[in-house]
Amino acid sequence: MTFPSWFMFGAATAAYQIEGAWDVSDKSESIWDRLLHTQPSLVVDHSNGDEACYSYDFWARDVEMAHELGLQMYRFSISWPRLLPTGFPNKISMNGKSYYSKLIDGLLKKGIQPVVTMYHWDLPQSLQDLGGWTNPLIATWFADYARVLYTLFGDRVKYWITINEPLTICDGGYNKMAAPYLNDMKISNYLCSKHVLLAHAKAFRAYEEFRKGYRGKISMANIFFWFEPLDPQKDKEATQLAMQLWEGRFGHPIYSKTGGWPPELERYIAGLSVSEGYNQSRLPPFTPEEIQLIRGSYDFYGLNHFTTRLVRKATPKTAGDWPFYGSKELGVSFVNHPKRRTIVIDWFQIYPEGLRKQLHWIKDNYEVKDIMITENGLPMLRLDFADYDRVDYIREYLKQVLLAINDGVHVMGYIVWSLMDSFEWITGYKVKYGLYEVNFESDYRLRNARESAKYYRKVIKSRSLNV
Ligand code: BGP
Repeated sequence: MTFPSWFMFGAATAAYQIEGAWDVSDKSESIWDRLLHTQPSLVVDHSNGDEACYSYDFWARDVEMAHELGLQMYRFSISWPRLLPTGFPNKISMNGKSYYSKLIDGLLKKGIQPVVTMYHWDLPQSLQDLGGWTNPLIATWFADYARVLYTLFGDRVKYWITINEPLTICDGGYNKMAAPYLNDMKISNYLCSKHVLLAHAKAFRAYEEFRKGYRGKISMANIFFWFEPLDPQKDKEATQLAMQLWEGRFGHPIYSKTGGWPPELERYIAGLSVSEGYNQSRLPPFTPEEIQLIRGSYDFYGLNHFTTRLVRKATPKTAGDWPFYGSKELGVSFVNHPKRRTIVIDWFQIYPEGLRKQLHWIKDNYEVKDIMITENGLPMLRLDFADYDRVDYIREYLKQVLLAINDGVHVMGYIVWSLMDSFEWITGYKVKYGLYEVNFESDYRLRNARESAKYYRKVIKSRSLNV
């Protein structure tokens, strides 16, 4: 079995995780800068992204690595506060502009398509001070920022990801798991969800206007763990509802035929809100115009997939929160499958078939034609260089992608998280996802291809897994 000629291979990074240079030139503070400067102990090794891989200076090496691998796509993100220090288009940083411009041109010169994420969590602190994702105006701020990106880079960038993982932004950000590290899983996380969707949709509509002269594709990247019931009968309903809270909350408004919140979820939260004494649902309603604006705002489904979990019905008291923010809301908890291998992080189980099932689920539940796997990868702790587990992981997950393609699911491409070791949000520099090892101890310019990089390179070259 070989990969079809149109299938693209890639690898990903994100600005805060690799760039460093957090206060170089006129870059302003992001919410992650603020959070980790004021509360360093939130990260396992008390580290932060101040220096990270210093890609701000060594971007040419990043391009070289992408080229060595033979990638067709390199997914990276633009730091909003680096490009627009005030958060608004009234000031465009010339250094920010030139940095991303050089990176884009460097990639194109090597025949690599840039896949540009507009927002990978590093909101300008100035916008957080105005309420961040809970302020309804953020949809307009984001669309204004997106227009700047199209104007500056839209002639060269053909793949855009508006927002990376709305679930992490909203449920992580308002459940003290991610910046802005606030605590309100009743109202703010849902307000944020609505505003993220509107921001995405406005940026998409702005692109529809812009791209008349340029071809290009745009979507969001949703984090979607595959969920299965622990007990096929007893836990079936809880699993379906969990899918709607975690994926459907962001998927249904964009990709379904009808748009709006998933009806089961809407009913469930409305009922719960009333029982808690609220006089209206905590899930804020959409107007019919908003539903129309959001529905269909995509060219493909961007999927971040890492693992599969088993869902068990529990009482809100016994429901476990971590890492599945909000599981108390549904009264569910997540358990590991006794026979599947768990690796590094206590909830990370290897189950490649989960990806194929999930690809089918997307095809069956939505109107989506094309799916792009925007992130998939394996965390490792071991400091030694040989990452044979990652080789196996990539091989087995890609095999499921091939099977799904043969089943008739149109998967456009596959992007590994991550091109290189970088700052991980909670686990700092302890957990490594890189195809390339970065030597953080002595010299971050030293970046060496791991076994997984060598393997991935052969796969890309031969377009087959039998290498
Ligand atoms: C995704 C993020 C990435 C990356 C990856 C690994 O959710 O988009 O930025 O961090 O997960 O995650 P973690 O560090 O939580 O293991």
